[in-house]
Amino acid sequence: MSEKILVLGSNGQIGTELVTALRSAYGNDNVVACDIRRPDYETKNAGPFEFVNVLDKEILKEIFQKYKPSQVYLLAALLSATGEQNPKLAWDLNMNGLLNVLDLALAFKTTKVYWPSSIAVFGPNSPKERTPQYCTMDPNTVYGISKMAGERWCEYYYQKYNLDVRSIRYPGLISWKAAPGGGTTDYAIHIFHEALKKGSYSSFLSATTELPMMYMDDAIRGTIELMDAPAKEISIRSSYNFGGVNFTPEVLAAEIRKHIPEFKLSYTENDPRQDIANSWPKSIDDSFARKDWLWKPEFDLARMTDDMLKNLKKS
Ligand code: AKB
Repeated sequence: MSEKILVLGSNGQIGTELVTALRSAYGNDNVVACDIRRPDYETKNAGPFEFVNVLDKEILKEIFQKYKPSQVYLLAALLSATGEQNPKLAWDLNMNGLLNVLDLALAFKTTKVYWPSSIAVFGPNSPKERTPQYCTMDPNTVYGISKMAGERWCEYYYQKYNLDVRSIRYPGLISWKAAPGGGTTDYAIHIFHEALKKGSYSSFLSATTELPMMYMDDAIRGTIELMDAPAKEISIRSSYNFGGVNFTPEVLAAEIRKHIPEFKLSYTENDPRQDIANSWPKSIDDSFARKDWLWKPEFDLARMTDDMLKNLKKS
């Protein structure tokens, strides 16, 4: 059967690269990019685009009616830092956007739905090192709370209605094509831009704040591998732990100095994102993903840094 794929929230950091990857796998016309904002990236003329607000169920229904998608990726969300500035909007978008999509996927017999969760589902009482798939989860951001609740809804729709929903708990994603979306891990992207532009950067997270991160190439490949895996291999219907590379601002700066020896890193104190970072894991145990759908990251810190700097220099 030929696939028809909707990507909701296609203009964001993940969507920009996911649309390109899906279009090369399934053909440009079969991947419909949807966002509330006009696309401003290289693929804007490459395939269909629709203006869609995932909170507008009527418009969303018309899009499902028009395309009868076999797969839907729902990426529209408010992330951890912006979510704290507008908690009610973050809850509304992250929760009702998901429920709208799950209901329409059922109504229009969509075969598979993808919805991203995050390491933000963990909180101060979760184990920090190699955080397991199943453990205490007490998220203290509205983003984390909405992702945790969303995971439960995904599993619920799978168990009650047999909807094939798949999900990954993304760590901080590092990429150069599109700007990051207002998260706590965004320093790890800004640092590359500023290193090249100014030779210095002031990090809003402290020198020793270690967080789980991943290069976007790995994240896109892993996402598509999860969606391509046979349903019988998917043992987790909430969301999979997903590991890449873990580092602190000072370790990342040392790696950047191998390319830009004069690079200087300083720190901004009392940023509210520090408290969020302190409540998150330092590293992730992703053994379920490795076992179920053979997940294996390819980018370590050195390869990621090299690729980021090369591409940002060119762009
Ligand atoms: C954020 O920092 O909010 C995101 C995330 C880890 O989900 N990058």
